[in-house]
Amino acid sequence: MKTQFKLAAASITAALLVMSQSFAAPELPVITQELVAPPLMPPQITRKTPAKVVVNLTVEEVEREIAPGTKYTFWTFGGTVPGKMIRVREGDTVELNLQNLPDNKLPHNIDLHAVTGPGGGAAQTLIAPGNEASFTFKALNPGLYVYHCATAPVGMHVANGMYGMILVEPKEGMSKVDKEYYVMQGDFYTSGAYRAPGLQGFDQQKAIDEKPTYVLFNGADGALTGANALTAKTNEKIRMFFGVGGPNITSSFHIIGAIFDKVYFEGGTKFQEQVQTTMVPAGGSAILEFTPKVPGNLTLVDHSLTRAFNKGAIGLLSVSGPDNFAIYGKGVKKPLPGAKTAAAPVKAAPVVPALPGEQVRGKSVYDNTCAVCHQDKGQGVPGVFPPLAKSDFFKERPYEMAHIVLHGRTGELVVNGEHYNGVMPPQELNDEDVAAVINYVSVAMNDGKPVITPAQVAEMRKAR
Ligand code: HEC
Ligand SMILES: [Cu+2]
Repeated sequence: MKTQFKLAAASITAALLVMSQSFAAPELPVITQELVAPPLMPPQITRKTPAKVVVNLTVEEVEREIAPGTKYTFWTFGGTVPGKMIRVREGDTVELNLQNLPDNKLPHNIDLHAVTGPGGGAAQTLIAPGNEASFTFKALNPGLYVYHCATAPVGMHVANGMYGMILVEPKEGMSKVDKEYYVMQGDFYTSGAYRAPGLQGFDQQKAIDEKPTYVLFNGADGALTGANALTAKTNEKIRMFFGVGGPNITSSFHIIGAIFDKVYFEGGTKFQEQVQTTMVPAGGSAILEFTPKVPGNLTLVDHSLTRAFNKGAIGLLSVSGPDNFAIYGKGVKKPLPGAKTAAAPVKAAPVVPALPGEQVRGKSVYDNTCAVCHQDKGQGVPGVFPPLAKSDFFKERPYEMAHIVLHGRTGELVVNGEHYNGVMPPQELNDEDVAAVINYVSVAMNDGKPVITPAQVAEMRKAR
């Protein structure tokens, strides 16, 4: 008898359970996701219970500058590269509404790495322009996850900027910090060379060969430099959500002048401490925490350095606050006994100054290529490297100076009455860069006008 009763009771309980699951599921509060443009983040989550988070994401095909004076047609989530950050809590139910705007030309969809299930939502969200797709999933796993378009050819959709991230905060929440930033690296394949002006097409062969023209933070050369630099104060705790959209290139992510206190490597829940450089794969992420202690510019780079200095993978975090010479000393420089006296000490120049168009490019070429010898302000080193600033030699025939940059120069030469006899090696620069740097030296250093066009440089190159 007793066992029979027990069995009956058990089956009633089971039936009740089934009922409560199918009929009486607790109603989740509905929250609409706030979407903000990178490098900003939606606010930290303070909820202690699950919610249904509604994300209204648009797909927008937009023409915009990839570099000063260079345009590209980006395909985006929410109008930005990377796409807008989604921020939910472990256990939340996410309703994703994807709109493919009517003016777009192609079908698109979304595959979120935070989804448990084949395709990550790709099939449910594949739509032609002028349609909306809705798809619901449960965010089971905490972590920082990449999302991207998964419409064929997938590599091309990703290469055009179709990626972003979704942060699934752990149930117990994340520690408080002073500032949060969102940065993603991506590789771009344009038909023209790096910084070639005008509207550039997508180069499929470069993409297949994995030879990017640009490697960029947040979708543009200069997205995080000059007036767009990230900012912080000394002793503020910074959390950076860093991801790589790809499609192809792994990042050796490093911030010059900072050591990461913590790196939640691979965007997961475990962290490593005291890290200089963290490797982030294409379609992967990391959460970085650090505290700048002294003022100045910290430089974000892919430490595969030609990407940083020749393909754009560079950004700045401008730190303000009082000096602390006990942590970061000033240093002393003096000539060796018997050495030719050098001019003013070499100072690092800002990476991208607030100058218009070709001058920006010219300064950038100058800083990266010419300043090592001719010094940061073109003052030269007496008897060794002739000055470019206020150079009578330059001013006499500024146009012809492009020839020196293209082919190099050796032999005796007099600048402002001082004799030089050194070797200037030919510089490996494209026509646009040669024109830009000559015009920069002319305008910024010799009170002159722009004197040469890329086409004229091309002629000069051929004439030889
Ligand atoms: C490796 C060192 C080095 C680099 C890099 C270099 N130069 Fe020079 N440059 C020299 C030397 C040395 C001379 C003098 C050559 C001689 O004595 O014939 C010179 C001469 C010149 C002159 C003519 C003299 C004058 O002062 O007006 C110009 C113009 C010039 N360089 C421009 C540039 C530009 C622009 C760049 C960058 C694109 C550049 N150089 C990069 C070493 C360098
Ligand atoms: Cu797409």
